[in-house]
Amino acid sequence: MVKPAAVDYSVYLVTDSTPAILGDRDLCDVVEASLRGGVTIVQYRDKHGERDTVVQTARKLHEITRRHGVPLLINDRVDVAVEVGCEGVHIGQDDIEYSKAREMLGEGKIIGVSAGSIDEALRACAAGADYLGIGTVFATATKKDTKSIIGPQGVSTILSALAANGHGGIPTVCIGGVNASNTRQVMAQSVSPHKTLDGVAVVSAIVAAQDPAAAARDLLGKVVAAKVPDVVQAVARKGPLSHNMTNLVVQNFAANVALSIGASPIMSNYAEEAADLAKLGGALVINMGTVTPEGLKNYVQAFQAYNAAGRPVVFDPVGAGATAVRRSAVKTLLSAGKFTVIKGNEGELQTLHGVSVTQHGVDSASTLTLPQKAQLARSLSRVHGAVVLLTGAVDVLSDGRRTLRVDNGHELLGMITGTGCTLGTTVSAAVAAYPGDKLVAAAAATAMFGVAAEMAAVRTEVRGPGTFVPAFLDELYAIRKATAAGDMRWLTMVK
Ligand code: 3NM
Ligand code: MG
Repeated sequence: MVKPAAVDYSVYLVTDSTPAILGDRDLCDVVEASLRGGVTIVQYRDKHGERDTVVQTARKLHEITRRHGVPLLINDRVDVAVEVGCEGVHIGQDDIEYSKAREMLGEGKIIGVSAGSIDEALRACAAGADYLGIGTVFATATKKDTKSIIGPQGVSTILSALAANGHGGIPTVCIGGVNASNTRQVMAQSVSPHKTLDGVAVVSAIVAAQDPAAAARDLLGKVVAAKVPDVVQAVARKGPLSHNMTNLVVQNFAANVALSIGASPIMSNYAEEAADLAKLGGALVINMGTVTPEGLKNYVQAFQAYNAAGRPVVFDPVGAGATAVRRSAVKTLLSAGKFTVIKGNEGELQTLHGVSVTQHGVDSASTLTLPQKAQLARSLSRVHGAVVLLTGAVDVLSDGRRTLRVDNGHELLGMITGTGCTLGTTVSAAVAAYPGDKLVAAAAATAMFGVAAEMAAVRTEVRGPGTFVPAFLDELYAIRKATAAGDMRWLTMVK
């Protein structure tokens, strides 16, 4: 059976064309803006519009969503989806039968189903639904005929039942009265022990927003923040190998960071080992902090071994623009294979992107505005097909389509050596353990790292860089332990 390629349900926009919500704006403009902000899937919902007009609008929307690489579903009107050739439909409990919709659409298209109770959810799964829209979470003025308000607790109960009945793998979003101010709460409170929501579906939070792009960006940030514990737990549970080909300065510190988060470090710069190590389910970090001709050959060989094994590789182009040797090493590496994550400061990433910058040593300095950083990360990501993590006072991440910022961290991180490098180690463990969404994995690693620094900095025994290092390791460890015990208080610090 042909199933749709991996779909990202993080920020699911459901449209509404009524004047009360859309106002006098053009729906296509609103959808386009929301996609720029990071909406990951769109459902065109117009239950009563004239068929010809609906088909025409659906075609326009499909042109827009395709340009953004995002699926378009049609609410209820399966014939419209068939005519337009979009990626699928969403059907409610009072709409067309699932089997009839599948017959009309064929395999390979997405069919989502609304569920407001355990019974509805289990029946939809048994029928073959590709995802569930669970709700109504909160009372909403958008939909007049909502049946029951189930709250985050009701969502949690349904998720538990899905997991208990062998449907733990089905993607789920919740819907109804969800907006930026309650998304983190809804995501956190909906969690059942064995299943979490994949995202939130919203109408008015985006369609009625003054700035739909900003609203989508805000929601995406909140959904990703809510997924940080999943990543922390995945690393702790799987204990992935983090193979570091790193510089002499940070080997010990990087290994200790890896151990603190529950990963399994190996520091090996000898590439002959890489093919065997790549089979162990971990990830490779190539950190060219102390690059040599011999070292570079080893990097390339190990890089290609990990590529061949289909395992992630994190690139840390330390001091990329500082010397001719490093600029050349960067070129060699970028053309030798495919990186999963490229992590660097502004100067390093500008160098990778062909901007000529003068770097004084390997330390960071910043001149770009936040939108310029976002542009650099997005553009570099598209060129290399990698998640890009641009580090700085605010960290910016992009997978070419979604762009996020992480505001965690502390200035003491900049006063000890190797924190950038060990962030690379942390990210490698995260992408190895949480392969389904590498942007979320990298963002979560970055956030956890920054929160640990903030928690360490305020400890009474920490008086400066020297006492900060052990406290930082302790806090990374404390976050892992607290998360495993279900104590998520640290999560409120994720910004
Ligand atoms: N379906 P808003 S609630 C389209 O419960 C829809 O199945 C619902 O709008 C359900 O995000 C809803 O503006 C409307 O609250 C959600
Ligand atoms: Mg519905």
